[in-house]
Amino acid sequence: MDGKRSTAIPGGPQSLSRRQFLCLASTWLAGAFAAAGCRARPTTSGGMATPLPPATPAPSQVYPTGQADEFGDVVTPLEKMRQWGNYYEFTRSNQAIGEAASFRMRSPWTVQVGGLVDSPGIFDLDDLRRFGEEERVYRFRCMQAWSMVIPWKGFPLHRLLRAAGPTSEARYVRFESLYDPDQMPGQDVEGANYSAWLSSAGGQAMGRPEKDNPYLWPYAEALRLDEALHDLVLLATGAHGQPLHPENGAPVRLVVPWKYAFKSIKAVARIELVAERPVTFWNHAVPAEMGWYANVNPDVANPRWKQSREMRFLGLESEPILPTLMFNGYASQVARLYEGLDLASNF
Ligand SMILES: Nc1nc2c(c(=O)[nH]1)N[C@H]1C(S)=C(S)[C@@H](COP(=O)(O)O)O[C@H]1N2
Ligand SMILES: [Mo]
Repeated sequence: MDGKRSTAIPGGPQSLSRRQFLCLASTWLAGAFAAAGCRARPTTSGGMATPLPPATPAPSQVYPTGQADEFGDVVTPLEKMRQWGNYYEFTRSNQAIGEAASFRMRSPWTVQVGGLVDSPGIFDLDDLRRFGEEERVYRFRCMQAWSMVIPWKGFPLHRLLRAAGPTSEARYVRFESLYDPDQMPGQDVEGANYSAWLSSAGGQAMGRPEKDNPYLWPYAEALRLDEALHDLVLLATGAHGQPLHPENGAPVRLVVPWKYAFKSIKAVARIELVAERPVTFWNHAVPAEMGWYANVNPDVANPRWKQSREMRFLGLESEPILPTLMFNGYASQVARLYEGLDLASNF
């Protein structure tokens, strides 16, 4: 499996030597995460069979940076990342997320943090920068069975949550995107551009709005509080050494690398600590396809396709197909969050 997945990256004479280099470098740094990447890769079948070490990485955790993830999988070029994705406020087409490029960001952009916290607050981008800025290369896997490897820039969400101070009743964290129907045709359900927006994607789209389950704007997502406090979860403000581009969720988005990418909500405007499990955008609109947890799981198929493989976007003419890994390859860090939970029914 090890060889299969890393040599499946055709781009490159660079990939093997790069990987060896990274392994040497990371053995040197001796981070648990990095060291794991230099062992044989986890297999895709069998899921969480092996006993797992304690999961939350230490604050001093060494994450991969640069041109590859901890497995040696090389990063997706920025151009590809800007050309292909999902941004339903603007389009239902994967190929048209560039339409968000005209997005005029509210200035100053603020993220309102509130709900069940001791210290609610409104944070502008400078305030957020004070929580730190680091690069982390993560795999990013959409439920549509495509994936990228992205060098994000951001900070772990738990720093912000700890600063806000969740009260003892707080059980979930709810995230909300910007609501701006003047700029976002998908939100403007009575607007002149709505039918063009609706027909901007066919059957391979994330899912059609159903009569009984219309899209609920603004886009919202949520995590259990213990998930949200995991060190892997980022609030990202950049990628590839640049500020986030509008199409990828500028100015600030969530990144939850072990979950399907629809959990990684773009253009975050509000973060709220709550007691009850929040309704989330895709789980509400298409519950048969998009579960509330949305953990990447090769063993749980989507009604329309298997989830055991993925197309890895590297910007090549022929993109490689790779086996999908349990928890997107982050099982050793996150599986303990789900002990005792039936992952097939709680998809
Ligand atoms: N606000 C908002 N966030 C969103 C989405 C969206 O449509 N609106 N799409 C989600 C989905 S389905 C995916 S696959 C990723 C895509 O991120 P990317 O376009 O930067 O690759 O964003 C997620 N976050
Ligand atoms: Mo997605």
